[in-house]
Amino acid sequence: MNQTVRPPKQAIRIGHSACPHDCPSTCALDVEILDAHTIGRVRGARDNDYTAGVVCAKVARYAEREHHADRLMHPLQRVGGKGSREFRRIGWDDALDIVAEQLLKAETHHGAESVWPYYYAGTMGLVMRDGIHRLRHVKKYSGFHSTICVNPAWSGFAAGTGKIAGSDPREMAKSDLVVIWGTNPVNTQVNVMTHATHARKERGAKIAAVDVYMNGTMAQADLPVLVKPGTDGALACAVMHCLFRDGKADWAYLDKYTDAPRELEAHLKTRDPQWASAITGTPVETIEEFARLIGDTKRTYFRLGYGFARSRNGAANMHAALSIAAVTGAWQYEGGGAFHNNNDIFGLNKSLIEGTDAFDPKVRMLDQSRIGAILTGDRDALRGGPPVDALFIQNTNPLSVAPDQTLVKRGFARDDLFVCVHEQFMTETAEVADIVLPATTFLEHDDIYRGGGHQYIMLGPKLVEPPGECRNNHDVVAALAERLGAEHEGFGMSPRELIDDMLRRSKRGTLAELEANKWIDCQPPFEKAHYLDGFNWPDGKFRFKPDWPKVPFRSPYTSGPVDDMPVLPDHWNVVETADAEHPFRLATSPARGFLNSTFNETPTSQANEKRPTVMIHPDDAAEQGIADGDEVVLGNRRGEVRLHAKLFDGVRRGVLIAESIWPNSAYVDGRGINTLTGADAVAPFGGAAFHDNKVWVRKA
Ligand SMILES: Nc1nc2c(c(=O)[nH]1)N[C@H]1C(S)=C(S)[C@@H](COP(=O)(O)OP(=O)(O)OC[C@H]3O[C@@H](n4cnc5c(=O)[nH]c(N)nc54)[C@H](O)[C@@H]3O)O[C@H]1N2
Ligand SMILES: Nc1nc2c(c(=O)[nH]1)N[C@H]1C(S)=C(S)[C@@H](COP(=O)(O)OP(=O)(O)OC[C@H]3O[C@@H](n4cnc5c(=O)[nH]c(N)nc54)[C@H](O)[C@@H]3O)O[C@H]1N2
Ligand code: SF4
Ligand SMILES: [Mo]
Repeated sequence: MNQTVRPPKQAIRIGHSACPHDCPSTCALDVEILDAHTIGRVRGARDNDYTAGVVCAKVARYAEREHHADRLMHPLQRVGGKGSREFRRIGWDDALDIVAEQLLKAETHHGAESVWPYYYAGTMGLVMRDGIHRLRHVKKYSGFHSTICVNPAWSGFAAGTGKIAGSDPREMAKSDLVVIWGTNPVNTQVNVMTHATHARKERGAKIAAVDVYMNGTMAQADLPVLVKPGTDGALACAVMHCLFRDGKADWAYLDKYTDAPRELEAHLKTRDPQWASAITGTPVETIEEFARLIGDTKRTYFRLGYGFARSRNGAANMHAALSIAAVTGAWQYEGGGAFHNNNDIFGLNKSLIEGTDAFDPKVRMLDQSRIGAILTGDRDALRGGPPVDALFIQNTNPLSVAPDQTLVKRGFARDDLFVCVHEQFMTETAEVADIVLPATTFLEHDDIYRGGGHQYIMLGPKLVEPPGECRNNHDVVAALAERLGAEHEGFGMSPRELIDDMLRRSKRGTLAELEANKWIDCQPPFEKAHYLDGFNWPDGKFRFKPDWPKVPFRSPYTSGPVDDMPVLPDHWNVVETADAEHPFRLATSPARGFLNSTFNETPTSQANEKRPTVMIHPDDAAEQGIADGDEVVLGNRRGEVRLHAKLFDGVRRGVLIAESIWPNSAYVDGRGINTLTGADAVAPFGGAAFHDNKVWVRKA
């Protein structure tokens, strides 16, 4: 840490920004600026009514990350063998020349599609994250089918409503029952708890939560509903069964706003709490209590998360849980309805940022989550096209975060693969690169952000100078474009010009206006947000019977067993069911102190999280002869992982939880948790079933 001594309090300037990380909260930030190079504390903006003055602990101490001694400062070239971690410092011009030369070489050998620009959401800034598309469109490099995060969840939600939007997230504070389903906001999006606990304090609202372990959110809930991983469809069906059975279904609403309510009612006759209990492991009484609470509370707000959709049946589970709000008609009331993400409300035109005019639909799209299969030459994964011989990577750390890690590592070890990683830290992906380029943080460049879990567009201007020779993503993409002969208006524009252009094209004002106002509230009116003018289908009716392959979602193709998806909400048994050889089900739920693999370099997060562990029920542990703190091995056909056991009775028998994502190097033998997760595509539009793994466990 090179943080300087604090000047007296009154001298501290506050800069306004937005959290750039891949978190639905997208908090409005007030950043202490100590001098042109140094920040102090980071606080949640009080004058933003969603952030409401609260941020998570890891971002409050962002100075630890911003001023970390391990920040990359200069371009590096690998000098030792692949993975030797031996690099030498080189100049920017030399580095960019080498990258351009290697990308051109790949293009000459196997065509432009053998270059794969690979990115993700290390920054959610629209300029710095999405500008890489402009380069790939103009050069006709392989496309990026982004699947690792949202696909099952978003397609499940859109299957019912027809789009990704819902009740105003601030309405949670006006709810009488907040159902927090398959998200752990205490760890992953802290502001949900702000609004939910506000409702409890101010109006005596109840909080129910559905999860696979007694995490921080479940501990705060009035009614925690503990299920086995991948069984939420069964729980949702039983809840709806009870609602129909007990006369709690709103038939006036169902007749007006839904497609097949009578078929649904008949179909659910056999899906009673006894049936669900056998699948979910949840006691019948808990299911009945949950259904009663929902049936008796008009203003029920379903806050549906990502976690419960990270299973092979995840999209169907999301749709089933969402369907409950249509059965009770909760959508009609302020403080009621459902919400997952606001993606479809912003209507932003990113044409210059992304270079959409140069998009060619004939260019193949490669599945992000299948990077292991792609780099190791799987013909299906390559979609019949040429091998990938060059990767240009920004904002992501696939060696840690991608599923089927053994294959990913094997792919990156290829001697004939060129890899450039543009990063803030020497991540495990950067370690196996040929060229490593140092990147700015959000505090060191201009960008614009939009909420996932709320409805604001926010500005994040440059607040401090970049350290060393760090450059931002846009500048690096533009400098490469020049060397690659790629021409587009967007390369010559500054981030500020791109932001202004996007706002004007989108009829969202101008950069100057955004600077003056700090954020833009894009909340649609009540009628629209609650779909009282109809759901987003030609007949305006919520779909209990989705047409799965045709769900509106930006996907170039369908994936997985789409044709087997349930016609009506159901328990779809395509998960990795435990068997004699693999008696346990493992979920890799996010740890509080990390954000994916970000922050696992900061000392406080490391100290708080201690070491990679797996939570196991004490009775299961006893049966396996495992004591608290023992080193254990988890395994399945994809590989083995060594970590330490933590005995915990807040999971169902047969369920294991390994909070993630630790660096692979933190594990006893360097194999990270994603050694165990699969990259087989999830229906209907791909994705990774990170919480859906059958494994065995034994004492090491
Ligand atoms: N601290 C922290 N914050 C994060 C992240 C992080 O890694 N760490 N990641 C960020 C990113 S990229 C995203 S997309 C969001 C995701 O945030 P969330 O929507 O919260 O989704 P997940 O974090 O995947 O999982 C949430 C919860 O789902 C539970 N879960 C797993 N399987 C099941 C299941 O089958 N049924 C039910 N009911 N629950 C299940 C997990 O145990 C976990 O507690 O969080 C963001 N915020
Ligand atoms: N086992 C398991 N695996 C998971 C998950 C899980 O729940 N369990 N969650 C999955 C999910 S939801 C997601 S979204 C993925 C996320 O996976 P990733 O998108 O890879 O997220 P991070 O690991 O946080 O890596 C982001 C990287 O971007 C870098 N970065 C940040 N800002 C910038 C910038 O401005 N420029 C450049 N060049 N680099 C920048 C950061 O330093 C960081 O190393 O992981 C997935 N993997
Ligand atoms: S809660 Fe999420 S958006 Fe808010 S500061 Fe933390 S990581 Fe950023
Ligand atoms: Mo994510």
